[in-house]
Amino acid sequence: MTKEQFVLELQRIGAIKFGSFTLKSGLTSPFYFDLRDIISFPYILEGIADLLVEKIKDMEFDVLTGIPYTALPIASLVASKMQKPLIYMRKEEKAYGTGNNVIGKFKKGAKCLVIDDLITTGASKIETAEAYERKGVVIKDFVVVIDRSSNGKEDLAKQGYKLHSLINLNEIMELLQNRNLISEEKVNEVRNFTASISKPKKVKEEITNLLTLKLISKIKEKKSNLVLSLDVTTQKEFFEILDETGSEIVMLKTHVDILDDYDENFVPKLQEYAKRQNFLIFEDRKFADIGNTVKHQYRNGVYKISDWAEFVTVHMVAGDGILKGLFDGMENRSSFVLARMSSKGNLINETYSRKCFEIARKNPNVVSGFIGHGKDVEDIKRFKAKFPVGMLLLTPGVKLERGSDAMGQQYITVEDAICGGADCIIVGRGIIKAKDRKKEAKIYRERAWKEYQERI
Ligand code: 5BU
Repeated sequence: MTKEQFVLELQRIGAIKFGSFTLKSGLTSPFYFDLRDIISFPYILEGIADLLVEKIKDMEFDVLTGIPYTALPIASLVASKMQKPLIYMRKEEKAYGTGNNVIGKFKKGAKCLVIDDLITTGASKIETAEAYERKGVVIKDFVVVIDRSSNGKEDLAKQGYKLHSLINLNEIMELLQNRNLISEEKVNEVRNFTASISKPKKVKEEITNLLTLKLISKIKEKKSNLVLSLDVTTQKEFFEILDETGSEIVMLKTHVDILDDYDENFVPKLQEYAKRQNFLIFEDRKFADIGNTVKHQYRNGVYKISDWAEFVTVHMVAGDGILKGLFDGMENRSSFVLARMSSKGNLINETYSRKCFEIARKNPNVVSGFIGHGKDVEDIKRFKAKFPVGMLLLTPGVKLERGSDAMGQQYITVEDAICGGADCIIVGRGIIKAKDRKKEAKIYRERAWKEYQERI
């Protein structure tokens, strides 16, 4: 198969599409390549494999891999044709908290050539390479079927990787245009799109969510990134701890339903403290039901959370209807979405986190950011890099030292969290179980603030 035949076949089976498509990055693209279905057309799969073999036959490598799912059957066929061993990494296990398992046999230090179907920005290639490198596999080269990126080759080169491709976007457009398979107008649209993303504009961080702005300004005013998680079961202890720590915190996080002696005096007293000690109120209710149910859970019942909590936490598992249920008709209320949890073995994966970002991006006036955690600074940085513009990261599972508890909670340090990108740390037992809670709260605030100053 020639490159020209290959492009025509892709066009024929609908693997090249023109229209309006939302990319992972949130950008709207006038074209889309989807090579997933080529496995149903053996002669196309075979043709691509032959073209790839031709491309890589003189390259030096010990093992081959394809990035699941689309590139895995392609790489498998190429490996078979070249009689090279194949390895791959389970896609699901790329999620935080589980560790990456490489399937197949390889020796530590093996040179691996990575095959993928497409390159758009290069970011996911770098993540893949890093994951393999952590397992002792050496990655230097990537081969993609289609290079649809603007600067992918350069971006990968900056990180020390070489990109090879069978064909790029311009060649595809030219080929289709020569055959009159695409209009002049479409060609221009595609050109304008690629030109616009190749010169990344500095996106102005325009935050419209008033509560996000309020939290940011209070962080600066109190020089505090500390959110205290006051998980105690009596009002006496609750307000005693608040007396000692309120001046150090920017926001107080409650689990109101764990109080044994909740009564109608609790909320007015809490509000009086919030005013006097100048902190915001955040009920970690973790709403997770359909819109109509959460609407009542938020407004009604014993606690009437919407009356007093400026922020609440939300699980997006039920879809964006939850935001309508919670916030339609509400003013001055916002949420943090659980995009990653700190507990060991939690079921959240990268795809889920990404979907949370997508929904949040569409609802900036009621989502202020995300609750998120990570195994180390780099992991949190990668996570934060995917946030919609202007959204904040609050990180729980924080103590002065790394560690864990007996029920799966995992702790990273104050510095790990803030250096990775947390705007606030959420600390519970690190402070409330301390001998001198006042002193401990001050240490947490100061350490977080120092790291935050260095980061920004
Ligand atoms: P700790 O005592 O610092 O472990 O308390 C952490 C608090 O943050 C506690 O109230 C949890 O319910 C909350 N939390 C968390 O620990 N991890 C998460 O992923 C989320 C919330 Br979401």
